[in-house]
Amino acid sequence: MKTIRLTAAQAMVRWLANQQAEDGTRFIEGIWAIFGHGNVAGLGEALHGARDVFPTWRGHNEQTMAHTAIAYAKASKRRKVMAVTTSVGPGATNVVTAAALAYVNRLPVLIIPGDVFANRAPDPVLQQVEDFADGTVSANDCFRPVSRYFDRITRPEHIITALPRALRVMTDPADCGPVTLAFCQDVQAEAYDYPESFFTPKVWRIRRPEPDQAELEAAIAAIKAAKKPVIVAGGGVIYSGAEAALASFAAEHGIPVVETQAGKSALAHDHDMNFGPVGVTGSSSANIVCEGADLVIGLGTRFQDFTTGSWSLFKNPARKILAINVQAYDASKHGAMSLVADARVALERLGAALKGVRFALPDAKLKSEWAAAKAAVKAAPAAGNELPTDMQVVGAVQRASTPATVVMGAAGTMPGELHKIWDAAQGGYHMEYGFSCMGYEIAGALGIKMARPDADVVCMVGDGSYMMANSELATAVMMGVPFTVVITDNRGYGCINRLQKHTGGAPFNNLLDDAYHVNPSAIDFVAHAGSMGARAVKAGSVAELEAKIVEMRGGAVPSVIVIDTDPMPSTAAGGTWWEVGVPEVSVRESVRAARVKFEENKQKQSIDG
Ligand SMILES: Cc1ncc(C[n+]2csc(CCOP(=O)(O)OP(=O)(O)O)c2C)c(N)n1
Ligand SMILES: [Mg+2]
Repeated sequence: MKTIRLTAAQAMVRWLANQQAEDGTRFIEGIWAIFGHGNVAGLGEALHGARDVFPTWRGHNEQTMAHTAIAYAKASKRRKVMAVTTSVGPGATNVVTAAALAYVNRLPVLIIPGDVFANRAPDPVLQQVEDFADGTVSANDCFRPVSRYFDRITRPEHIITALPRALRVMTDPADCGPVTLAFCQDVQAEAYDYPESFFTPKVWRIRRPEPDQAELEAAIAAIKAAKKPVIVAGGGVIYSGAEAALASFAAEHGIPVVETQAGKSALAHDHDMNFGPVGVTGSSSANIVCEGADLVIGLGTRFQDFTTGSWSLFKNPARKILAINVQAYDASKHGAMSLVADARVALERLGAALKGVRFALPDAKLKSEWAAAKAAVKAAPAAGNELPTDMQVVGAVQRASTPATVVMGAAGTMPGELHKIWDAAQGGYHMEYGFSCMGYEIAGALGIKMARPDADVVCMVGDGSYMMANSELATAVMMGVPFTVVITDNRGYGCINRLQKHTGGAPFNNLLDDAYHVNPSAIDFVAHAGSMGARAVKAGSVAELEAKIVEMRGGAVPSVIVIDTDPMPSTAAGGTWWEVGVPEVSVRESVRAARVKFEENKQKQSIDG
C-alpha cells in the first residue's frame, strides 16, 4: 500500500479539498477560520499549505461566520457547503448557536473546533472546561445535541473513518445537518502514514429515495378519495429541486399550493397554483383553503407551529394529513399518513398514478382579495410627517426589486411581513425561520451572495438584530461581496413589544425607551455601518429608500440604507392563531382578558396522532 506521511491536519485538509459535488466543483467550497490555540498551529499551518486549492476566509465572530456558511449551503440547495474552524473553548462554543440553527433547519455545515490535548499532558490548558466527574468532557461536548454527527479526533488515523461519515451525513437528504469534528490540538500536529487511496477524489451524489410501494398506494388512494386537497410546500421542495414537478403536478390535478417560510418561492408568487403563504404569517387565501381542506398534503415540511397555526388551522373535522418527506421523523408527525420519499420522485410517482384525476380549484377571488390586501399595506405613504410602517418599507424594496432579487432575513418584524406580503420571484426568497436567529441576517446575506453571485441579495434587518451581530459586514467589505442591507430602525424589539401587548403585558424591556436607562439610546447606524467600510446612507422617507436602493445597487461593497419606522403597526389581514403561553393568573386586567381569548383559541386546536 502506498502511503504518504502527513500531519492529521494536513491530511484532513487534503481530503476535504478532494471531495466533489455532482457538478465537479469542490463540495466544501472553503473554510471560515478564526485561529487561536487549538487550531492555529495544526490546522492553520495545513490550511496555509493548501490555500491555492482550498480557500480560507477570516471572519469576525465564530457564530456569524458559521451563519455565513449555513446560508451558503441553504442558497446552494444543500448541494455545496462550507466548513468552519475555531480555537478551543470560547471560539468553539460561539458556534453552538449556529450549529443549533443548522440542526433545526436541516442544513449542512462542517464544524471543526479545536479541542484540548488528547494526551492531557499540559492539563488544564487555557480555556479548558474541567468536568470534575468525567475526564472525556470538553467544551465541545456542547455540540453533541446539535450535531447530526459528532466525533472527537483523538488519534491521527481517526479521520480516515470520521471524514467519510461527516460527508455522508451532510449529503444525506434525510439526515442532513451540522457535523462537528472536534479536533484535539496535539493530534492535529501528529504525523501518520496515510494510504494514498484515502485522497482519491470522490463525487458525492445526493440520492433521491423512492417511495415504499404500500405507502405510495395508500397515498394515491387518499388523494383519489379527497374532495378538497391542498399541498403545503416546505423547504424540502426546494432542496429536492422539485419546483417544476410541483408546478406541473398542481396544475395537472388542480391542487392548490400554499407555502411555508422555507418553501416560499418554490413557485413564483403569481403562479396560478400558488395560493400564497400559509399559517400564522400567512395569507387569507392560503389559510381559507387550509381551513376547508379535507386532505392536507405536506410536501417537504416539518409542520412547525407557524405553519399549522399551532394546529388550529386545519379546521375541517374530516381532514387527513398526508406527509411526504424524505425524513421518516417528519413524515409521521401528528398521525400523518406517511410517504417517505424525495419530494420530486414522490410527485412523479403520484402523478403517474393520478392521470385524469382533477379537483376543482378554490375560488380565484381568494387570490385577488389577498392581492388587494397586500397592495394596500405596501403602497407608498402620502407625504407627511408620520413614520413609515415596515410594510411600506417592504413595498419600497419590492418596487425597487428585479427578477434577480433574493430577499432575506431571519428575526424580528420582517420574517412575518415578508412571508405575508413579499411577492417573490421563483427562488427569490431566503428566510431562516427554523431558529429565527437574530444576527443571522448580515452574515447570511454574505453567504447567499457567495453561493449566487448573480443574485441581487437584499438583507432586511431590524435595529435589534443589527446590534446583535453586524461585524461580518466588515468581512463582506474586505472580500468585495456586495449586497443591500435595509435597516428598519424602530428603536427596539418591535415585534416582541407587539407580542407582549397582544398577550396583555405592559410595554416593558423591548423598545429602548421602555427599558431601564439613564441616558436615552440613540444609535447612529449610518456612522456605524460606514465605519466598517459599507456605503451607508439614511433614507428620510419611503420614496427616498426606493430611490436609494436602485441608485446604490451594483457597487463593489455592501450598501446599507437606514430608515426610521413605526414600531407599532403590522399587517392585520391574513394570519391565524399562534399559541403563546399567556399567564393563568395575573393582577393585570389586560392579561386576564388575553387569557380568556387564549382559552377560546385552545378549543380550536386539534392534535392528531
Ligand atoms: C438570538 C435571538 N434572541 C432573541 C430572539 C427573540 N426575538 C425575536 S425578534 C426579537 C426582536 C427583534 O428586534 P429587531 O431586529 O429590531 O426587529 P423588529 O421586531 O423591531 O422589527 C427578539 C428579541 C431571537 N429570535 N433570536
Ligand atoms: Mg427594531
